[in-house]
Amino acid sequence: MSLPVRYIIIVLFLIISIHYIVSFTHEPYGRATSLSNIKSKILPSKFGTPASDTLENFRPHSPTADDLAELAAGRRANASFVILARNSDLSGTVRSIREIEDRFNRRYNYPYVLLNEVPFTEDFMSRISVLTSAKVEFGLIPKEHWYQPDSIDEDKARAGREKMEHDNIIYGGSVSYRNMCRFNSGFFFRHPLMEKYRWYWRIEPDVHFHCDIQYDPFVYMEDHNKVYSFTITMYEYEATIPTLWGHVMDFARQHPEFIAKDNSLNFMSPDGGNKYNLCHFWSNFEIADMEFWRGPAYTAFFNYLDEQGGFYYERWGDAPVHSIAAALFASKDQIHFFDDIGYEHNPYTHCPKGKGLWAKGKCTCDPLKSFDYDGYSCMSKWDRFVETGAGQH
Ligand SMILES: Nc1nc2c(ncn2[C@@H]2O[C@H](COP(=O)(O)OP(=O)(O)O)[C@@H](O)[C@H]2O)c(=O)[nH]1
Ligand SMILES: [Mg+2]
Repeated sequence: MSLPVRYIIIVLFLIISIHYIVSFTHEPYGRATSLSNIKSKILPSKFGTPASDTLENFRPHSPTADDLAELAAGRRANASFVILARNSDLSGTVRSIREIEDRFNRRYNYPYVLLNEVPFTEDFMSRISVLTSAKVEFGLIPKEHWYQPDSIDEDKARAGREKMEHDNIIYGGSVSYRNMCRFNSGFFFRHPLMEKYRWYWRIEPDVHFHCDIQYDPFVYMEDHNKVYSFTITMYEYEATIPTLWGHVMDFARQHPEFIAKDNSLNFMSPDGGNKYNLCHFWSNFEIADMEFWRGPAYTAFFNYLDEQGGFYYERWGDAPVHSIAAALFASKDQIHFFDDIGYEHNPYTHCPKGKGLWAKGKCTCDPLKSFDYDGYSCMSKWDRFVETGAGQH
């Protein structure tokens, strides 16, 4: 054996001996360098590996002492996130939750409710549950809250869908989109998992939260007597709601007792209600009070609209339905524009510009590309309405 080889063998022998001596005398070192530990670090530890793994094993670390101190210091609202999603929306839902956790909820730990008209898969539930230390509940939507009711004349509904498809109206031919819009209009706040909460924050798959949110928007809403909030307001496609406004005005005439004194009708109409200017709040972002939706005015309003069948004969969206209700049954100072929440839902972004909000929020959006004063946005109408109270064309 040559001299260098002999030296290498002696050095290796020494290293191995020291490793064994330290392993026996220092337990943490022994655990960290054990073969099974090294193997578990190298091999992927996804579901389907050890049979005994539970969701708990995949949860991230609990909140830090700082996070807990912050939580203990502040008051919390009786609130939850709500996400309606299909199993196929998994990746986008993961991304949305990751962002709201990082920008807000890792400090506040509000629970999540995810809803679907078919059961969520094990894979869906496990990949969502690892993202947060907050409570996550997965709910099945009752059939009668989702599917087209028997009272709808299917021939008439089909004719409406075919016409819209022919006219290239987005989602014009889709029944499931209509189910979704009706569910979001009248049912999500009645789901058994949502009943225990008063406030909700609606989140969709694949949205972005661009800025740190350094206070609790739920508590803000509660403390300032708000019922509904938005980040983006825009025009609705008229072809999806040709008869909606007429029905709204019929309802308003039949129920003057529900119309708020200082309402926002003028934000949506230039002439006291004859004409609808199509402005609405974009409901894929909403922080709102479910007591408002559960109350007598909205309950009667939704039931009235539902009886007209326009969720299926036309393609009424939950955005105009919620917005019009907030405008009529709440007073204007109960509707809040969250300027400081940087929010994106393809293709539009609200990015805070003024008052140092963009820097304070460490925002990732481009303030020069904020949708607020885009030609398709209703923000300037909202500003003018808030300032002057005047009707808006
Ligand atoms: N469970 C379920 N969720 C749906 C269905 N259709 C839409 N959604 C959800 O409803 C929300 C709005 O749907 P989306 O496709 O984003 O519509 P858009 O934002 O108007 O283009 C999202 O949270 C979707 O995940 C459906 O058929 N089933
Ligand atoms: Mg969407």
